[in-house]
Amino acid sequence: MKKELAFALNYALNKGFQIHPNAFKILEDIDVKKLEKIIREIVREKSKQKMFQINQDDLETYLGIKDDPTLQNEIKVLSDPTPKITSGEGVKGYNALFSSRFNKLKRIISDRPESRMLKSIASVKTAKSEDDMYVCGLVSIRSTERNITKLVLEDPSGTFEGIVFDGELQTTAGTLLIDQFVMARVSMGKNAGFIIKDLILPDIPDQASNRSESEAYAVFLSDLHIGSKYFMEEEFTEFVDWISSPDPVAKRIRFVLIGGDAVDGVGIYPNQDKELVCQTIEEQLMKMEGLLDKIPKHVKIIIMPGNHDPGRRALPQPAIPKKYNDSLWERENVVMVGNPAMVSLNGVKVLMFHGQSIDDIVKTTPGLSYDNPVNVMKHLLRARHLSPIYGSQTPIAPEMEDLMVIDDIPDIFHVGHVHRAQLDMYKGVLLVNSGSWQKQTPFQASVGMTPNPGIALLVNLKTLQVFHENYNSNSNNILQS
Ligand code: D5M
Ligand code: ZN
Ligand code: FE
Repeated sequence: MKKELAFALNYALNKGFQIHPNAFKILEDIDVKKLEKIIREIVREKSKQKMFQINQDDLETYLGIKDDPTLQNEIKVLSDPTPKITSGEGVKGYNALFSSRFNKLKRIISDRPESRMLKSIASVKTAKSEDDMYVCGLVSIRSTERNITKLVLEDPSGTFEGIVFDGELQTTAGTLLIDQFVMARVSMGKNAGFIIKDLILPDIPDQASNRSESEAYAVFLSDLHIGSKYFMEEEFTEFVDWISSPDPVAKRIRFVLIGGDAVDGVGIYPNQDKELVCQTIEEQLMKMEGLLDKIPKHVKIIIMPGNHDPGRRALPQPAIPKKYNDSLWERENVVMVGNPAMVSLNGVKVLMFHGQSIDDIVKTTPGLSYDNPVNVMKHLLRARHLSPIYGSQTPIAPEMEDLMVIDDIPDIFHVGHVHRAQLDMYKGVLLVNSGSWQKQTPFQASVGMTPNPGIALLVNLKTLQVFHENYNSNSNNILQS
């Protein structure tokens, strides 16, 4: 026992007081410099009342950390792909998916004034107009040669090919993702080809975000990789213990969000078994349940799958199937959702997406990298789509409806996958990449990926102010924002 604590306890005992074991636990966590003053004041107060036991309630009242019953923990699942997954088959399925994508994004862009002048690709190709015209479509080809960028767009009426000459516009064109939706202002060139004069993305308008009435906090986590040798079990346990500690911030936590890669999975990459400490999904999920069990029951836990979790690999992913862990599903404070999902936390809308598409995007887009996932997140919001590129590393299922379109604009956009905790704002939307709780793996080291694991990000849902708790002793483990 620390000498300051022993001194404070002796002081109370000598005045004829008893200390309840729960109160003792709180005292152990208090800054030693404040201990003496706290005990003296409580002893004085309770002596007046002729009550000679110091209990948990006395300390919580004194420290202002009493559980606040006015803090709400209302969760609504606003959208979840799990019940909607109705994969089509083969070519027919993909046609339905792309036509849904086009129609949804055309509706989104129709809020813009230019869209009143939108024409179908077929009609623009036959028009003999000298004026500028507007077309829209999904990008099918983007190529640059000798300072000229060629773009090919497709809409249901046909294929449009245009050339970008302007330098600045070429930079914009260079960041377009294959299969992303875009609107273009075009005109007929001298020798019958089309010139692209402007490129307009669906984007989001500036937001006045929704706020929670009470100062409830949400914790943003992802990429725990439970079951992996590299899962930081000790640090994560310490963090979970902190959630139920008397710390005033911890006391206000009402939500914990897990944005995918909750477990490491089985058979996800070659020879994975050699890097696992739990060899089955069931074992991994059981371990997760044990760890999450320490979180107080008034805290709602939302669990979304990532590319390591069971269910299916292709996007959108259904919630982790119940058959792997019944009791996790049945817990009153646990909500299982698919990837992506939109949830409302006391009215604050959070779009959760694991972030698989980031891999394809950083590979093909100049200026974007794994080190700055928030920039990729801005790109996704501008495209109003979570995973545009089809046919690369990120598998996309042939759904009849494109559930990866960002229909509804969130207040907070929560992504993980790249194992780098980072924060930013974009047009009033708080961007959170929730990092990871897995140390750098040999694979990540071999490709030069430097994660910053062990940082928990917390958001005050009334103010959207962000806090962080760092459980990694590595001084390079900085949080960038
Ligand atoms: O992925 C964690 C990070 O590591 C994520 O940014 C992708 C990257 N990663 C993982 N596997 C690969 C392969 N095979 N190629 C390229 N990049 C990869 P996680 O989802 O946790 O495995
Ligand atoms: Zn991961
Ligand atoms: Fe991942």
